[in-house]
Amino acid sequence: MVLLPGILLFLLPATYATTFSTDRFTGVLDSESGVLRSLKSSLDPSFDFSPSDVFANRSGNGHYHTGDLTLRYRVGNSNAWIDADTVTKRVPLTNSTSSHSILSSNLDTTIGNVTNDRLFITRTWTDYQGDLVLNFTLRNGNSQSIEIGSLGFPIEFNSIFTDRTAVETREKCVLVDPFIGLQAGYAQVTRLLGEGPHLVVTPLNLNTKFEAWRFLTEATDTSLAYQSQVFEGNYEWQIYSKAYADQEWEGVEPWNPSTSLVLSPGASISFGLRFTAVPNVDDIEPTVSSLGYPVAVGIPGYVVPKDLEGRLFLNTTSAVRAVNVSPGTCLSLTPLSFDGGSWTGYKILPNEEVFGRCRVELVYDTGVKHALHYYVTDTGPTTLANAGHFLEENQWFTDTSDPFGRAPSIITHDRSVNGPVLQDNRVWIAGLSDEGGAGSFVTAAMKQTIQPVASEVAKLEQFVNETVWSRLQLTNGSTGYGVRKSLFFYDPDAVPDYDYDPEIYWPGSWDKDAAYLLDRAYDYVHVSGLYWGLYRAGRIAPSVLTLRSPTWYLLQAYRTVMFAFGSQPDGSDNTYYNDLGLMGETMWMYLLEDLRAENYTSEATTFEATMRNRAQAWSTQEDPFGSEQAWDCTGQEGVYLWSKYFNYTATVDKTISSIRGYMPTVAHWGWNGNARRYWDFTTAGKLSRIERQIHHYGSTLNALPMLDNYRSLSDPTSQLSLYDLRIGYGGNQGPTTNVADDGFGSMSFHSFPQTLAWDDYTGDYGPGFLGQVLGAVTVLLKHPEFGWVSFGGNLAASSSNGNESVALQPRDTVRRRVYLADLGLDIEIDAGAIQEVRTLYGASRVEVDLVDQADGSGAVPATRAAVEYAVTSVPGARAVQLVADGLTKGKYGWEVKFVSGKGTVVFEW
Ligand SMILES: *[C@@H]1O[C@H](CO)[C@@H](O)[C@H](O)[C@H]1NC(C)=O
Ligand SMILES: *[C@@H]1O[C@H](CO)[C@@H](O)[C@H](O)[C@H]1NC(C)=O
Ligand SMILES: *[C@@H]1O[C@H](CO)[C@@H](O)[C@H](O)[C@H]1NC(C)=O
Ligand SMILES: *[C@@H]1O[C@H](CO)[C@@H](O)[C@H](O)[C@H]1NC(C)=O
Ligand SMILES: *[C@@H]1O[C@H](CO)[C@@H](O)[C@H](O)[C@H]1NC(C)=O
Ligand SMILES: *[C@@H]1O[C@H](CO)[C@@H](O)[C@H](O)[C@H]1NC(C)=O
Ligand SMILES: *[C@@H]1O[C@H](CO)[C@@H](O)[C@H](O)[C@H]1NC(C)=O
Ligand SMILES: CC(=O)N[C@H]1CO[C@H](CO)[C@@H](O)[C@@H]1O
Repeated sequence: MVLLPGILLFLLPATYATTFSTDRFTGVLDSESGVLRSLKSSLDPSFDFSPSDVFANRSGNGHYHTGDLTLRYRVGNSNAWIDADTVTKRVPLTNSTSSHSILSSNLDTTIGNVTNDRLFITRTWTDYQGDLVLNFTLRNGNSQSIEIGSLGFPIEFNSIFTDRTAVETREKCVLVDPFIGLQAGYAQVTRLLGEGPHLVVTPLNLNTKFEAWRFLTEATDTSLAYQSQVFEGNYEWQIYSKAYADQEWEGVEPWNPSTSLVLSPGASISFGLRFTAVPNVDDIEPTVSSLGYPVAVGIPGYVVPKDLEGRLFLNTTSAVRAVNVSPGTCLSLTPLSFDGGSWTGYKILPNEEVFGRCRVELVYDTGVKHALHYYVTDTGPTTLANAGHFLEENQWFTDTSDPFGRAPSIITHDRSVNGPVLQDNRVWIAGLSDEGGAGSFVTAAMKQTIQPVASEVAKLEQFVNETVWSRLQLTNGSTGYGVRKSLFFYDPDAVPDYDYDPEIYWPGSWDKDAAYLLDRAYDYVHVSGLYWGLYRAGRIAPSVLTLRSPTWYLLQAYRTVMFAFGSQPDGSDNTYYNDLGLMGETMWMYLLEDLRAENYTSEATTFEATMRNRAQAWSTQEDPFGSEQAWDCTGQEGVYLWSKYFNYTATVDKTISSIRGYMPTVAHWGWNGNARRYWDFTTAGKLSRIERQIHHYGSTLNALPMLDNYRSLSDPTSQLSLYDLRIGYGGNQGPTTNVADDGFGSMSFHSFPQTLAWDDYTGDYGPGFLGQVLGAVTVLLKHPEFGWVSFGGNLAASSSNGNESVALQPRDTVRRRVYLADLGLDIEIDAGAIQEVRTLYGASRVEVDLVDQADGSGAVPATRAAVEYAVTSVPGARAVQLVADGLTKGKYGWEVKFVSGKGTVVFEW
């Protein structure tokens, strides 16, 4: 084999490296290019934030690293932007070190175009107060002004999973997420383990604003599979972005207005980043504060339904000089008077006329601009009602001449053509299975558990009777209850008269045999969820079922699940992946409880034993979070669920920690609580590419464990507990934004700045919707600094004779669960809605007002509701008990009968 000159670079000895140490870091810079190769914090010197072990594999031209620079500029009156970067054509740099710097390099020779234009750039790595600082200075040596239309700092840390085992990935890798918040912006680098140390990257000075976050395409092939499932790729922190907004991003509303800088002849300016290690995820924000930047804490987050009064708290010693909101007055901010030390607070009210993105820019007296990114949605119940209506009206597919037997069904919708997706080379999307094709019927079924609507239920029953229980699912013999991987397939021989779209690239698509396999365990969640949804609809609104009884659906759900864990007469397993946590299986916990409630005792016992085996196995695994992918965040939901149920506490804790590693909280509706997802546009989206997804199903599904665990914490107002609540609540609310104002539910939002739009496919929104409704809750707590606050509700607190009372009105989508954290009281009902909860400390009493349907739901009103509750031991816990007077004990628990649409439940201590 001949070694090409470029490959020689891979063989550079380690001596071509500059090592450094500061009070808090040790690290390595590449001496030739001056980029960061290794960065270790003194908090854990064995852990490297950088992918130093594969640096040699990607050290050549075209690979981005931390320390690189990209820019676009133009000179004088020229219109054309000129590109320059330190990456395309690397040359060894002349450099110097001094007592003030670790490494200082003149970039002129490596940055192409700039020298001719007399734009001079230096880069200095410095030890600054024990932290690492990256500092660039640009000097205009030209006689004309130079406009900088883009300036970007590539950020590379070890998000390279390629060729690593699951355990290595978990131990060694990190994820980077941005807060695109101008001068108060920062990036966080969190370990997949969820345990620290983690890293925060903050602006070095006021010049360094965080305007945009741009994905860096790498043209050069490497063995590391850049921009793939195992290596998402790197992004850059952009200080200016006008040159992109004018060209590649034209027509897109950016997160922040795009700006440029005009550098006069002779002028120079510096920009830079500071790298600071933090011990735990909940230290990220306090660290950003202590470095002098304002930090925002939105409650419940940055998604505001129209009937919710939100809260915004700012930790800052500077005064807010101006608040600019756009578009229009999409939100109003009213200062709160409260005594919260370094905190100031605002009441947030959405404008009734607005829907969608809403940007808030705070300008401080220091000159710092702080951009927050909100999203205004419809009220929760209206969002669910709209989603149900859209599915019924626009996704009901009735062409019974379809040779694949897909009619009637609730089928995937393509927004761009306002029609069904009947052909796609990812056949499942058009084939009613896999997440990408089952998603829409999962949404439709889960919606009926909250708001049963007779016409919607009728279509689902018809879908079951004519399409599912005959074709999507087999009905008898040893394969009875087996679920096909797709009803659609690419097999011209099998359907000779069918017109496959010649524009679609078909090679590799499943043929009939492949599509008809029954072996993907994930698909059993969707079909069991369909049945369970119909069971619940019939249980709470008996009139809506016309074809079958509720318990018929319940048993169908049960048998569908059991098939996934069963085997054939020859001993072969029915499915793959059933040993992993499966998306949406939290619904199975309800199914188990419902089997018991309906007196299917032996079925419940079998079911429980099956789940116990899985939990037991997970408890022995170092990394029990597997999936079909090399790394994933889909297993945690199921692993948490059954580990908690069967008391595998260490696995529970490990799972919660793991979720903290990939679910950030930042003042942006898109990233707040947004569990890392980046490849499912390729399996279920219309615009198929590897790209950080905004509010894919990971958000709500990972919120399930976070919110459930929160309700069992004995210290619900500690910094870490509140952190967990914030990521959980952000994750639960996130996928309400996927539902457009007409009810179309998109699979996820494209975060690349050239797109910033919802995907046109409904795709795999279903599991996201499932997590949304199963996780929906309103939480009340007394915050150590902010006083009484609610995640998801409106509250009024008052005090008389030293006795407090708090009235809470849930504003979440479902309104059937309330957690009163100071009492440790978790209340849930199975029908109707909670209208108000009054906690009366003087009377030692909690009064819960129920209504037979939430405002705006349009559903069949409930006639009764069963109440369940649990009490966690928290500081100041009281022996809270349900007052059973006036209630009846039914098979689902204590039941309230609605009289004139209303009912009340009382707790006392
Ligand atoms: C990195 O390069 C080395 C040397 O060429 C090679 O042995 C190794 O397999 C590469 N690593 C990966 C992950 O491709
Ligand atoms: C110089 O700028 C031009 C125009 O933007 C670009 O095509 C070219 O790649 C740049 N060259 C280098 C070495 O960056
Ligand atoms: C960054 O570089 C500029 C120009 O040399 C200098 O004035 C500034 O102090 C540096 N900042 C830090 C934190 O080193
Ligand atoms: C608030 O900011 C101060 C610094 O001004 C910091 O010490 C403190 O930890 C911050 N609190 C939180 C909860 O972030
Ligand atoms: C289900 O549909 C079939 C036609 O496919 C019909 O004959 C049958 O009566 C339906 N079952 C019920 C319970 O309505
Ligand atoms: C539950 O089923 C058992 C037998 O399977 C029966 O003895 C019992 O009466 C049933 N209970 C109810 C409440 O239906
Ligand atoms: C788990 O522990 C709790 C509390 O100790 C107990 O009530 C429950 O029965 C246990 N669950 C199982 C499945 O063992
Ligand atoms: C290209 C070049 O001169 N690189 C030098 C940079 O400085 C280090 C010492 O810090 C030398 O080892 C490199 O050779």
